[in-house]
Amino acid sequence: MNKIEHIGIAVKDIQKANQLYEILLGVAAYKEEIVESEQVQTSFFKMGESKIELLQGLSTDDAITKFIEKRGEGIHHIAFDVQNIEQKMAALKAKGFRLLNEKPKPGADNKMIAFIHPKRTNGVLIELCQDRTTYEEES
Ligand code: CMX
Repeated sequence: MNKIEHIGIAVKDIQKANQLYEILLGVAAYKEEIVESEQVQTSFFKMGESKIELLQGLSTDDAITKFIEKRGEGIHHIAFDVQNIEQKMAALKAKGFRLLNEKPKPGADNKMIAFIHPKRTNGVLIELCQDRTTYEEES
């Protein structure tokens, strides 16, 4: 893993959360994006190398809505930047980690992403992500 790419926070009302995090972090969101395939609305904040993603569910059964129903608002995942997502997925699978998708899928902020089930990572949902541009160059 290269670094923590971002921390994802599940929120009920992303407009209100955007205002709050803008005050808290001292910067406005640099990007707001709907990820149709995940049925989530996202916004991204950047301070130096560190990024925070806010996520609100847009349906009744997307991952964020279900997470909030069960556990309330809060940290939803930690995302790690990786050099080659397919190689990393294969290596982690071989070591017994439970990957939630077979292939990388397009995520927010120009990334290809994959998830590891939280039950195998001490209760933390882990996201792997690779910049979509470098991913497409490689494949
Ligand atoms: N962090 C930690 N634990 C979590 C979790 C999370 N984000 N989401 C669910 N869990 C826990 C549940 O509380 C539950 O625990 P208990 O068994 O103790 O009650 C357990 O995991 C449920 O596991 P499950 O029944 O196998 O799965 P769910 O239907 O609850 O779905 C998960 C959970 C992680 C498999 C699913 O949300 C998923 O596939 N996530 C990946 C995709 C995703 O999160 N997309 C949204 C973000 C997209 C983006 O970043 O752009």
